[in-house]
Amino acid sequence: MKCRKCGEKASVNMRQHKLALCKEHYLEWVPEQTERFIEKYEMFSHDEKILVAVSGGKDSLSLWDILIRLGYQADGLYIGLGIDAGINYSGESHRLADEFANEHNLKLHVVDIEKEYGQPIPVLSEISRRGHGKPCAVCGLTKRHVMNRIARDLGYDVLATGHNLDDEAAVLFGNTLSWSGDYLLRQGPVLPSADGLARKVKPLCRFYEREMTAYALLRGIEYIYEECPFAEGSTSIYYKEILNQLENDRPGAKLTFYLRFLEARQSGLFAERNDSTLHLHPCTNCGQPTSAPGLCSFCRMIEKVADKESIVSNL
Ligand code: Q46
Ligand code: ZN
Ligand code: ZN
Repeated sequence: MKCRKCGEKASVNMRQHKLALCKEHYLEWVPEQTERFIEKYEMFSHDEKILVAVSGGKDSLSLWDILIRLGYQADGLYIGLGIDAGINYSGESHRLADEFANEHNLKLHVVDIEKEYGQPIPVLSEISRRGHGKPCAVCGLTKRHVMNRIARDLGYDVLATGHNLDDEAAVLFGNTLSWSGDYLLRQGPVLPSADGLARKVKPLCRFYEREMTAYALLRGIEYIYEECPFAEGSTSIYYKEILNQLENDRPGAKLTFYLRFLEARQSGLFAERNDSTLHLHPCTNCGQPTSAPGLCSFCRMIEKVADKESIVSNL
């Protein structure tokens, strides 16, 4: 297989795009495409300050790398979840995020959940009894809360995450199976800012996961190979496997599924259900918007944990 641009031996063959490229041209193609998506979906401009949520994995580190190569002002945010699970998952991912920032002379904000909220994610999850024995519900809630808080408090215009096409197609598949109108309405490359909430963007949403792996490897980015141990057996991994089977038989199916959805959404297919975002109230504790008056779900969770801990310590 030869590179379409220079005729040298190709390093990456993308059947779904009928495109093969050598290392040099692949490493040019990825940022060029990203810039196209940023412009097409009006994600942000070169004057805006971007906060990249960095997990230490290939997608978020590659995203940070690409944005910097494109000349954007992008700082990182690492959230220490306190997940060890026998492989020092959080410790190792923090080390890699730090290393990347130091190597490229970039600013990385670090929020350690245990230091800020008294307990690491698995313990917060256990005490609050949310999420049927898995910490993912509490983890997702906490990450969303912290990302918003840091973006708002430190004056970032936009929050960027490294979700790739495989992630987005899996979420879309799940929401479509249950026809979750509100979720479908809100799923897209850009979630506009609302009162107290930063704009959220996903510049890598049109890249296949394997394209991002190829980018990270060819760029020599050191990232954590292991997935979070709690991801094992999750529904989203199951959906990804199903979509991979489909993609195997019909190259491009995953991308078509996602892009046709975006077109349908654009044409107003889900517009009538747009009422859930209208009635937001600021949380009485943290000020972030919430659907019911009073405390937001995150503050309620923390309050519950604090109550239980004080009961235990008073015994
Ligand atoms: S939610 Fe669950 Fe992830 Fe949090 S506990 Fe791990 S798998 S990191 S995306
Ligand atoms: Zn080439
Ligand atoms: Zn709150």
